[in-house]
Amino acid sequence: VVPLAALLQIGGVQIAKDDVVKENDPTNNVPDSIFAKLGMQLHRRENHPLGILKKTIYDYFDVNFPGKFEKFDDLCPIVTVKQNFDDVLVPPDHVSRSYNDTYYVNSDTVLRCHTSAHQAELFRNGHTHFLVTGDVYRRDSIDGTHYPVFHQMEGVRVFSPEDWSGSDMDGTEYAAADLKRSLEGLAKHLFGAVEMRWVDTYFPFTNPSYELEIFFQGKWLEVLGCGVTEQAILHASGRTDIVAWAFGLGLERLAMVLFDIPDIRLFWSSDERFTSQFSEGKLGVKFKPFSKFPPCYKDMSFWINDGFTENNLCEIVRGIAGDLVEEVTLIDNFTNKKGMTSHCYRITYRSMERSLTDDEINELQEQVREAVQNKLNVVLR
Ligand code: FA5
Ligand code: MG
Repeated sequence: VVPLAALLQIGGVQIAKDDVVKENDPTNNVPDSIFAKLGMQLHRRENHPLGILKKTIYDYFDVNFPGKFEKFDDLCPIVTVKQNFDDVLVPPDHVSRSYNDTYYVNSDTVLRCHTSAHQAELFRNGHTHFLVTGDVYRRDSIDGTHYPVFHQMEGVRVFSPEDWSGSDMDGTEYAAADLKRSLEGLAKHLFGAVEMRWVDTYFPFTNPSYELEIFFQGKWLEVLGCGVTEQAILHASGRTDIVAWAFGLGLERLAMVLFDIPDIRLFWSSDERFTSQFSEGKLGVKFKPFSKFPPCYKDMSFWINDGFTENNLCEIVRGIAGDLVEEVTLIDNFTNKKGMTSHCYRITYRSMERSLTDDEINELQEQVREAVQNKLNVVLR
């Protein structure tokens, strides 16, 4: 009998964990806690903030470009390394390809780390206006705005020479201007007035590339990346003479701002006090925290070794404490005369749903210390 969580249904296809992961395969770094998230598809729930946000963005494109944008929200998150990286020109030595940053099911298959993994195939199949929404997976640090599984929406629009020939711009300039206009329009549709700014950036798949930031909780929060698609991607997909823009936005980040959701873990809550607040399935609701429970801090110091990474530490902590861990922060870092480096991390434990007892936290922290020592080969101080 296959355990329930190991069987998932995506796009009408049933996938058993055993079909994709071999027992003790060293080329697989997907823990059970992450595998269990596959197929949950929070973005397809009508009464979930992510589902509501997806629909609100759909509305914007439907009103402004009637009948133009095709929507995909059920593409399988298990993709090839080629789809996730090669097809969008991510260089062979780029950090995002490392086992430290990406979940590999095996050496040629990953849990997509962005919805851009579907671009090339959709270009190849002739699509010209599309939105792709899906769950994406990344090994990452732990705090209130980062989670190893989150949701993105990719938007792509293709232009042909007749679109820009009447303007005084070339295809790239024309697409870049249209992109910024369209996304500013989207931000206005979602937020009304909000402080935002464009930041120049780099992506392997776009040039020029930009990030849009929104002012949230006193800080600038990056909500999306975008740019004009590299010609090489279009050419490899058999499309010539065209120009395209693309964006990839983080649904949680936008939803946190829109609904006043203070912590990214809440999206996964099945607590009725969370879920019931979105039962109308509409925008305009502000989340009312049921209560803010007290945090509990535990510090842990150890001598690191060469292979130590913060992502590996975070995965161990998350594997033991699950959503009871709110943040993992490096608070001290020094190297002694012998060249040994010590790190001190502060782990913040807090439940979104209840008060935690001292015994419970001490027990978790003890397990964390043991696992960190055994699995990361560090020396606790
Ligand atoms: C990308 O993933 C690009 N594929 C976006 C893109 C698409 C650029 C098309 C150009 C053209 P980035 O890694 O910056 O870019 O992620 C995009 C957004 O996802 C971020 O702006 C942020 O809103 C969100 N995001 C990134 N990491 C996390 C995380 N750990 N938790 C929650 N949201 C995240
Ligand atoms: Mg980014």
